[in-house]
Amino acid sequence: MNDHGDNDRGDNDRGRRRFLAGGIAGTGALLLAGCDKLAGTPWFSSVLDQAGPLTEAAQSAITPANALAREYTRADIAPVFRPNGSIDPPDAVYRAHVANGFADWRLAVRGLVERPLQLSLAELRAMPSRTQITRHDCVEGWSCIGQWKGVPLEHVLQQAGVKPSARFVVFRCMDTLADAKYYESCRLVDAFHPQSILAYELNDAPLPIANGAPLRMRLERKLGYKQAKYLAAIELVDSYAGIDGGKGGFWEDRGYDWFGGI
Ligand SMILES: Nc1nc2c(c(=O)[nH]1)N[C@H]1C(S)=C(S)[C@@H](COP(=O)(O)O)O[C@H]1N2
Ligand SMILES: [Mo]
Repeated sequence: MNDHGDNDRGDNDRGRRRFLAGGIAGTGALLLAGCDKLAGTPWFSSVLDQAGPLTEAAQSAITPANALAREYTRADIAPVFRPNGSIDPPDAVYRAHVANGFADWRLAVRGLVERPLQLSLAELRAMPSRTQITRHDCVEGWSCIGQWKGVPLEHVLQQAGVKPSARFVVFRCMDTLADAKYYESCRLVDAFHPQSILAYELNDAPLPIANGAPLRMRLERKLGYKQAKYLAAIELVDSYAGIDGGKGGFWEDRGYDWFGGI
């Protein structure tokens, strides 16, 4: 089975397996009630078998950039939202935040902005919110439906004032996989998408640690690995070439497609 969804399947598959063999996996075999195994379904075949994730050109040929991902009903919500990747980061800074209930945690908004921000959880919760029930699709071959509540990223970006030279938003995370901090990035048009939210609630409860507490990104037109958990900062940049491996994300630096459209 293809477990990464990229054009360059063989190499990436081997890279992924080598990487996972290095000892950071562990939840891959877990399947919880309500999360569907997608192998064999039309979605899995179309997204993962042939061309990999939708490219920017392919996605924009099908729908405009601001088209909404499908939203579901409460009856569709999985009893447990399957966690994946980091699920309980041992990083010292993160442990300290857990120990005091994220009271000192702040989301930094920095880089190419007019007004850098440091936002507490209380400040984020006081901002306008959006609630959406959507399906998360992981390239490892499973999906899960959950209800997310959070602040539209657009609102935070408007508060900070995006400079004209900014082209991408980089999401900096607090967890380390193998030897590197997790990070992700997206285009401004994806950041301003109405369903792009900084989520602090899952299924009417505070975001669990396993799913990225205290704050994680939801980019509903993108694959699972684009949904950055354990957020520390949002950075506006004109290029991500100088960050870590230069490919725009932790998994992208290890061969995954950057656009990651669904
Ligand atoms: N910081 C961070 N974000 C992450 C990951 C991770 O390991 N660390 N894993 C990614 C992957 S591959 C998936 S499928 C989803 C899993 O989200 P969940 O744990 O809520 O299911 O988070 C994504 N975001
Ligand atoms: Mo994933």
